Amino acid sequence: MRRILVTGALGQIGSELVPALQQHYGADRVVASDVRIVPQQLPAGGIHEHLDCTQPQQILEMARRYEIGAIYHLAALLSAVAEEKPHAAWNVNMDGLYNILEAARQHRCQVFFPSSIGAFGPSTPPDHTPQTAIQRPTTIYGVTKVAGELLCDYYAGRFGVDVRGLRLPGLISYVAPPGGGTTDYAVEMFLQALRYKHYSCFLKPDTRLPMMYMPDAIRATIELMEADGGRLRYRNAYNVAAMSITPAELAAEIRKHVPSFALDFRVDPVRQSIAESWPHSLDTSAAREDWGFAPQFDLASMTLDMLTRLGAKSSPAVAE
Ligand code: NAD
Ligand code: AKB
Repeated sequence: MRRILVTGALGQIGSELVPALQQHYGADRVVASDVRIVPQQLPAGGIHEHLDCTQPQQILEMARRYEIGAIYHLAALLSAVAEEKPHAAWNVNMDGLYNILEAARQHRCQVFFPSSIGAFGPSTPPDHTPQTAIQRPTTIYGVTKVAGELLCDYYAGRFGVDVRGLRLPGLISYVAPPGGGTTDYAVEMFLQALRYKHYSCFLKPDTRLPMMYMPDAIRATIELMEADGGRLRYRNAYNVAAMSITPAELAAEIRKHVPSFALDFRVDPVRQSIAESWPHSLDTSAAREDWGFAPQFDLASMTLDMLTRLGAKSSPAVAE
């Protein structure tokens, strides 16, 4: 009954993964850590620690003190921020992962590594991208994700570390804001549609990318980590996604519920070129076959749930 360590726990995924792990395994078994200070408004209960994943001694001390048996390593700089700060991105994304894998090797921990559609590049077949495809990304974020997948495979093969990963698409969620990625437009569009009935999108209207709703990502993460290891053909990392959408299609779906919502475009060339180097859609058959990946939300059901949850958050009247 060793404990679970989550790094980068205050981010978009961690804000929902930590409560899900607490519910699944018990609040006293989850150590939520981040380099940021825990905000005061966070619900009481659970274990929160300061941890910088670029500092190996901090990770080893945490692994010893809490008898850690599994690490969900979420700490990273996302694609747009990484492109602004490539050196910091290498330091956090690569050195941080290496430090986590070393701690896992020494303490015999299981590891979860979130890779990304960013691990693919412009030479990858963009439609229904196969599980095994050419990976020559042109962003520093993508370079760290491909190298991360390979490093995880190396630690699994060479040292027997049970490390598993997902190639996540853009994640849409309402609990915590996204941390500076290219797919953030989708969450921003929901927030601004409800607040101002208007959004200026930083990607072109027809930019097609794979996406998934956060509850499906959280379920997939826990399912993969609990799956029979003998059935996993790929480990690092499985393609997962639930929809393939453009800003124009998302806006049209939102407009079904917010008819006056207006969309215009102020294209950011950096994020547009990142998006254009990524797949449009993923082949997720390996995840479905090996460990039963089965997302529940499509564009319509995700949009309805997002608007309901965000509406309830911003206006108590809607929640009643
Ligand atoms: P996020 O940016 O919202 O959160 C990352 C967290 O890491 C932040 O709370 C930040 O404070 C923390 N962090 C940064 N540097 C750190 C350090 N040195 N030590 C410890 N913590 C540090 O990111 P997210 O969206 O929650 O993503 C989590 C992981 O999932 C990342 O590896 C990301 O690449 C991957 N991923 C996310 C998405 C997505 O759409 N959200 C898609 C694909 C992959
Ligand atoms: C980003 O846009 O950087 C992330 C991702 C898809 O990895 N959301």
